[in-house]
Amino acid sequence: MDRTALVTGISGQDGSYLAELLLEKGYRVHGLIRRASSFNTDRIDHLYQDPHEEDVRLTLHYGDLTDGSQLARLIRAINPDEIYNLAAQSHVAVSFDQPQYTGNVGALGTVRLLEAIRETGIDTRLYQAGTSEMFGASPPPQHEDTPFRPRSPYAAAKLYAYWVVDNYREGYGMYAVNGILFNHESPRRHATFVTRKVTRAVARIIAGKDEKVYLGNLDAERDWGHARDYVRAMWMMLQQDTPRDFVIGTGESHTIRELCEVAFGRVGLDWQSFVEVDPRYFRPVEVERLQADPSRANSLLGWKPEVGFEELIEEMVAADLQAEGLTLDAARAVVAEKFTAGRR
Ligand code: NDP
Ligand code: GDR
Repeated sequence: MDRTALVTGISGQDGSYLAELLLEKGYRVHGLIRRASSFNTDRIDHLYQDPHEEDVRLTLHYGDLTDGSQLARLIRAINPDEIYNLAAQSHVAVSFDQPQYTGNVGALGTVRLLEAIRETGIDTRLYQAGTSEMFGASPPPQHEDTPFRPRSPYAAAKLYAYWVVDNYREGYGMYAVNGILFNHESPRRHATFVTRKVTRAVARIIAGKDEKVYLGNLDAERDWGHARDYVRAMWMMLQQDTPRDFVIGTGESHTIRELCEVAFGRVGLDWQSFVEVDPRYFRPVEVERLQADPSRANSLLGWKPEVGFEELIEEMVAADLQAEGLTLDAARAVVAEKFTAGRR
């Protein structure tokens, strides 16, 4: 039997990988996209189907998590078996500049979606995109029972969403779960997040477009995995008999410094010559150390990441080099010619 899923945030990094996974599994996928004055569907263009084709598997709908009545109409019309709520203003630093909007989408948007499900009375399963940022100042390793100590408007909004999902599960018997996902990246990551900012800088420096990259706190530690592995965990969470929240991460953490070392090192460059600290990228309060304890997901879901930290960064460097028309060998040749000691 055909299964149907609705994905909010389908045009984002995770939405694109999740749409691929669900289509591969034979789902009909409906995605919510925002109307914008320019195209914002680059990450899913390869999946697009003309609505005039027969047996269309992917359908996009305009909508916004700030518009609750639209959500209810859509849910009634689609009657999805599964809903993945990935839409959010997802940038932590930006949430300090736009705290109300971040809360409107991340926190209230989630309760709008829950209310739409409740009012329409459909039988569905909801995945809510929770985050390791909710642990904030709690020391690692963080697991499902670690106290939440959020340190940004983004994290506070996600924590509100976490608790309403928990309330609706308990109060109304909904199948609704929180994934508490640690950082996950890919070549599709937006270039304002630190991994992609660094891997893109490597490629642009070699291509002669930039000379340096300016970063903020180099001491922060993150548990980075590959987005493709993490969307698999989202799907697995909705296939369980009992709805339950799960922490998803690799269990390994690295500093921003180490990230720079691996990314620049891949092409034979010493990162210290190209990275400068600019205090404008410091946050009013920072989450210093995140490292998952994913034991519950390992044992109950049987989930394990397939891609480790170095492989992830290498894939991202390769993709950014490719975007500049360079192979890894060509990049190393440029480094040998232009960036050898004494010639810079
Ligand atoms: P992205 O920022 O890449 O994608 C966010 C998506 O949300 C985009 O499709 C965006 O649309 C959409 N969106 C933003 N605001 C609205 C709105 N008001 N109404 C409808 N859609 C909106 O995030 P990721 O894919 O990286 O993350 C997916 C989710 O998982 C997010 O909720 C994020 O907070 C959470 N998360 C992410 C982690 C990570 O490391 N990537 C870790 C833990 C949680 P548009 O393309 O138009 O901007
Ligand atoms: P994060 O990711 O805040 O963890 O949120 P980000 O890549 O933005 O920052 C990670 C760490 O790197 C430090 N940092 C910088 N960050 C950015 N963006 N730009 C810089 O120049 C820079 N220099 C240092 C940050 O201070 C921070 O410590 C991501 C998002 O995807 C969230 O939506 C998600 O919930 C969490 O991951 C888990």
